[in-house]
Amino acid sequence: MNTGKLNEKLNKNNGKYSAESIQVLEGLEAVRKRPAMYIGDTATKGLHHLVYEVIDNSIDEALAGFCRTIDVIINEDGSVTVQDDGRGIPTDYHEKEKRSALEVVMTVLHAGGKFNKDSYKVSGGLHGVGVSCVNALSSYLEVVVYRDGKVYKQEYERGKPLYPVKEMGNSENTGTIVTFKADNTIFSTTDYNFEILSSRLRELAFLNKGITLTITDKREIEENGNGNGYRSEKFYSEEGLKEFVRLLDATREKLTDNIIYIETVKNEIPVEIALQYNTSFSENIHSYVNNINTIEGGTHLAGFRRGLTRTLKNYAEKSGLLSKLKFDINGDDFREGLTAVISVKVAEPQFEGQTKTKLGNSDVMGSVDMAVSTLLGNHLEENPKDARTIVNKVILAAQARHAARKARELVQRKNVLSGSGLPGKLADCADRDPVTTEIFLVEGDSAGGTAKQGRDRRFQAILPLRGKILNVEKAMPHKIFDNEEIKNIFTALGVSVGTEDDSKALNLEGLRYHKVIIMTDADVDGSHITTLIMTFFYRHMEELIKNGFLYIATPPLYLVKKAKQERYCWSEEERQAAVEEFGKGKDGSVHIQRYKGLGEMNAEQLWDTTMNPETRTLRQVTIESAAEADRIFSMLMGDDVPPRREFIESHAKYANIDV
Ligand code: 0RA
Repeated sequence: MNTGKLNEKLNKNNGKYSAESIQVLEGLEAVRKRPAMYIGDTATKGLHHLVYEVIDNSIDEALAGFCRTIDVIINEDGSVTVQDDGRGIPTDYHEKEKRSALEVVMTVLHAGGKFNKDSYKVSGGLHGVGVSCVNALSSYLEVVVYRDGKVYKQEYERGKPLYPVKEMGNSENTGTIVTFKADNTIFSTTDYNFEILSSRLRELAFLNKGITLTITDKREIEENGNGNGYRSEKFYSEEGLKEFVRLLDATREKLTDNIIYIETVKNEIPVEIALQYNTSFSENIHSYVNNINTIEGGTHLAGFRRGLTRTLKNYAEKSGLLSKLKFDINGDDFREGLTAVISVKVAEPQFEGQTKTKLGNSDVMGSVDMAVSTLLGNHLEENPKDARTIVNKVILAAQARHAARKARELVQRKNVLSGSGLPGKLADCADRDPVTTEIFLVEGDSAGGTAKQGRDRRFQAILPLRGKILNVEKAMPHKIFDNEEIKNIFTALGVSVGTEDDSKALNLEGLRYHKVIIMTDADVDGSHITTLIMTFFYRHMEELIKNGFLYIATPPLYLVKKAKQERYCWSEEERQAAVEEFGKGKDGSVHIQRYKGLGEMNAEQLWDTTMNPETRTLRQVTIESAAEADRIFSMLMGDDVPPRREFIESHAKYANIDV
């Protein structure tokens, strides 16, 4: 893009306000032309990113020590207001730009960061594109600034100022209020989801202790016990990551009473870590860079692992605890049953990887390693009882790993010995070429039966899975391979798990189908099971997802009927449209059938709506969506305690949104 040079020329040639507006258009027009380049996509995710972007600016202000409260309001008309009590965006006249600094921040790409040097701006990631991006993608935006005893205001349409910044009066307050309405000619949806926003605010509260974040939804009035009111939530964390870990492990049995907490600055990089061991067998590490969840990890995570392994190993060796161990310990053993949150702040983060959520800055590794070595080392010395408990758990993990390997080898040997080795429940297809064949993993024997009848047996195989497959999170590694359903999946797919120590190595060579399709009911339980199966694949067959082989089937939600007319509907909107259309005819009433489960369809209907490649819609599972499913699960599973149920329901939906 060379709009920058062009703009400079315009500025030199013409200092008048109107000319500046041209620059605005040119800078922000690029954002409107290719919005996905700036905010990822123009669907649900991108829409919510607009809000995150504005909040990020307020968080920066809070991290600089000037803001304590951030309020988010979803307004009645679907616009969003983000209000903070920071210093307020600067409003002084900008000599070079010949207009208010406020207007520059709001209308010039990346201007905000240049004004505010002491904040951790993100480059390359999805956030940090600047509030001007939000402006560009809003049909309307209004900013009100309280600063220097005065109130200032400016309004915009599609990023273009409607008038120069104006003074509105006096006030002793300071802060910024941004209200914007996402442009519905750019976004495919402009309907905000309360849960998505509130869980991000909850996360931000844990990541930035001491800040109060609230969210209020003015679109609906709800009964809230104290009479009618708006749906709202307030988040505040006194202890930050320590509380985050406490929440993550709320349903797990703790190994030690103390959560280990590390907060330090190493080589100018702020490092904050909380960790605790529980009696489960899985690793739950969540890492963040500048408040962004780094799903793919990176150098900070590598530094953490290295520091953790070395420090625990040193302690174990020094205290003679390893003498009874017959096997060697590997890195995984140190992380079994570990729940940890790592948060670093990096001035110029380099994000890499498929989803741009992998930190690349090499110096961060040393900083985190050093932080862990020093402070975890101290903690172990000061709490020998905890240290002993943790080391014993690590030894147990090493023993279990050896047991798991034996179990796995046994399963695979059996498969080789017993002829085809295919599970009895599998209804295989006739064709043998994996490129053209597909397998449906179907929830329940009854729906499995319907699918068998409805399928095209030449290229479609059906594997019914009974009930909820084993909760991977809770199972011991070798128990996973004892589980009938899981063994069936592995053998039906024809893949083997690597037998070397790296349990994650997966051999896709023998894969028998290049489409693996999860088919569950279109209800809450079904979505729960889909999330669970996605989690399983993410944890044990990541390669399969990376190759784009995992899909989710989308059965319809409704059948709208009138006389001989019939239409399947996949959403509320489609249903309404069909009812309206059919209703226009003369006589006869419109009948709406809600499909709660696959079992309510007959074989032909299931084929037409969900299995026929000509007419169905499959959603491809991406690593990102699988990681999100895993994240939600690891936050929630353990035991399915009732208060978490609601959370699962609202989030299970989100996990599937853009697969
Ligand atoms: C630029 C410079 C400064 C603050 C901000 C921007 C700022 C932006 C937003 C957006 C929402 N809330 C905000 N609060 C502050 C530094 C101001 C100074 O040095 O006084």
